[in-house]
Amino acid sequence: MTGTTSTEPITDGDDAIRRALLDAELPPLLAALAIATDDPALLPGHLRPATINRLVPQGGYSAEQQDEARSLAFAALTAIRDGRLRPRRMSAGGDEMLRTAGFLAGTDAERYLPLLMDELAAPDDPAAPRWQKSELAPDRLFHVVIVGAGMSGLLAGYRLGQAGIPYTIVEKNDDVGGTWLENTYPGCRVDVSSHLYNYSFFKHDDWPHYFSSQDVLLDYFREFADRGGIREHIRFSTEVMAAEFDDDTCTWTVRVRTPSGGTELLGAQAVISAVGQLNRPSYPRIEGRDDFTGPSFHSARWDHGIDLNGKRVAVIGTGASAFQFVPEIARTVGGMVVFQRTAPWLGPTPDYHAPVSDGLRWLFRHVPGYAQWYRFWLFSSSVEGGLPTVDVDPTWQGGERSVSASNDERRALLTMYLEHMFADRPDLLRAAIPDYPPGAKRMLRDNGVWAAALKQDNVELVTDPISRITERGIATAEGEYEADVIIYATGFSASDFLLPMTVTGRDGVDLHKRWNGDARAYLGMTVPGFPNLFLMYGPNTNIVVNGSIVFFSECEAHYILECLRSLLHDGHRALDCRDEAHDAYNEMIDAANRRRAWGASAVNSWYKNALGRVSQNWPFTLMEYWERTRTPDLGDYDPL
Ligand code: N01
Repeated sequence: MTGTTSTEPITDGDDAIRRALLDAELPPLLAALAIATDDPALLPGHLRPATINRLVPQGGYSAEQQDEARSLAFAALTAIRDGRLRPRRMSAGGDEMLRTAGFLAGTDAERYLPLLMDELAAPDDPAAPRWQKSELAPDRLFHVVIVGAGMSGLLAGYRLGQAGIPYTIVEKNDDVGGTWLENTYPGCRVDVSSHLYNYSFFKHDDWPHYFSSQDVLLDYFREFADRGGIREHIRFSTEVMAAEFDDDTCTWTVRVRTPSGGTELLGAQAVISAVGQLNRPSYPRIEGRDDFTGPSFHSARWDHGIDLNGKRVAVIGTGASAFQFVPEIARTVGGMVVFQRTAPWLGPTPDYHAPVSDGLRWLFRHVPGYAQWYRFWLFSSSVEGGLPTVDVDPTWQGGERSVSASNDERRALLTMYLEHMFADRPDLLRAAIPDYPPGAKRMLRDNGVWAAALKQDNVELVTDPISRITERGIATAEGEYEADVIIYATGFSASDFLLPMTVTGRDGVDLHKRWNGDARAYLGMTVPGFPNLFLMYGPNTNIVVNGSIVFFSECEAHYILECLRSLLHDGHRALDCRDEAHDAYNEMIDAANRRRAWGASAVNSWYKNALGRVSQNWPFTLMEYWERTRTPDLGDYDPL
């Protein structure tokens, strides 16, 4: 199962090919053509990209280098079209692939190559389990319950299916998709490149936009559930209330509320929680919230039944969600007041709403392997992403402005962008410049629509603190802002992992009591005293400036499957994470998070829990998570 389109024969004229090449991302195109035509001359040393930083176009090629790259590509494409060259189908592996990957990712990227080669294997699936339960433990009863049919839960189900392990996914909604099902607010889309935000082994090369919209992603996950044979394993409109471990039998009993409101118990040898971090809307604790007499709703529970046309709308919050829907509804509402507590940093992204250019789509359709090399190119730049710019320099005296010289440089560039955007509105500019270091909160992708919306005559940005919600609207110390509708764009209870489920482990210990508001896990996945309970997108697995969260889920699914393989192979009933492994790991994570902008800054963010500890974020590179999740170290676990 790949979902990938095969390439089409080239029948276009020279001009059409030249036009397409104007839209090409050149370094990965040369890589794809060099492999397809078996011609290393397409990768001359002087066209080795100077950088993989995506902020630098075309890997840093000069105008002359770009011309040369286009000429080389044109010659190869016309040779293929005219039958002088027969393109080879790409297959992952081999020295040639490694050399080509090294050409793109750089010679010092050797450590990354095994990971990158996995990425390049797409649409092949090197991470698929190469074993079957029927070979390891044919007669053993082993059933897994997965909680949630979003991106991670579907993946876990698919992997279990590949290994022949029976599973049931329990999903509280009536469809798959998780966050992409629940968030339907106008303008909802992903902020990671479309060509990265998908499973490495199941992808569509032909994404309509550089950043996919919610409906496209929901369709993608629906298609995956159907084509992956996962849907028939899902119990929809069914909610997990509790899970309890039995010390004697080493099994879990999962209590669910059925669609009819009844209770049912499901037995499981292992439980995988795939409920995500961003699925429980957080409503602000503001006095008078119940007093408001008009309609109100949270952005993640958008009430499409309420017609906002011509209405006075109050929006609380200026995070990623508000940032996307405010420009959409600003055009049609009668008036809008946006209440901002903390200004977001804006990352300039001109193509944020843009359709993928015709030329690039043409190249994906006609150049064998180009889609894979393009993804590889995006992926290599995201392994570290912006991590170096959020690294705290302990000698740097930046206060709340910046955490290092390079962070300060970033700050200066981002401030220049804001100055440009709000040049004609000094009042808005003052409010728009954040007073915390870049990277301490999620940066929002911007192509100018935010500033344009705030500048509209019918829109007002209020930075005075909200004092209370009234019957008629929202009050600050300066006065009352009347509204017909209030929209809470106030984010999610991200650090309340696994709530409201009750999870009881060994010796009757309650998971939430153990955590006491400070959720921790080993590798984000396992918790001592809760054998065979695995968390996906658990504590400290969120990424801020590098990569796509789908990558993390793939690593987690791989690790969990490897744990199950060892259980089935070794004949143990369960694996219980050892305290020492868990504690040492968490100390390391905490120390590293303190050295990142989001841990060093005092700014408020959903990355921190109520105790102020960063409980959400992974502080290292993608490579480090990939390495740590290849093969479980069984010394980290007590077998039961
Ligand atoms: O939530 P948020 P979100 N009074 O927590 C404000 C992902 N996501 O739904 O910053 C006044 O970021 C709060 O203020 P402050 C993405 O990972 C991705 O927007 O805490 N204001 C903030 O402005 C993202 O980071 C996409 O001071 C109050 C806002 O509400 C994550 O989800 C799209 C308040 C909450 O912002 C969460 O984003 C959407 C109060 N009492 C979401 N309480 C994309 O892919 C809260 N606020 C693009």
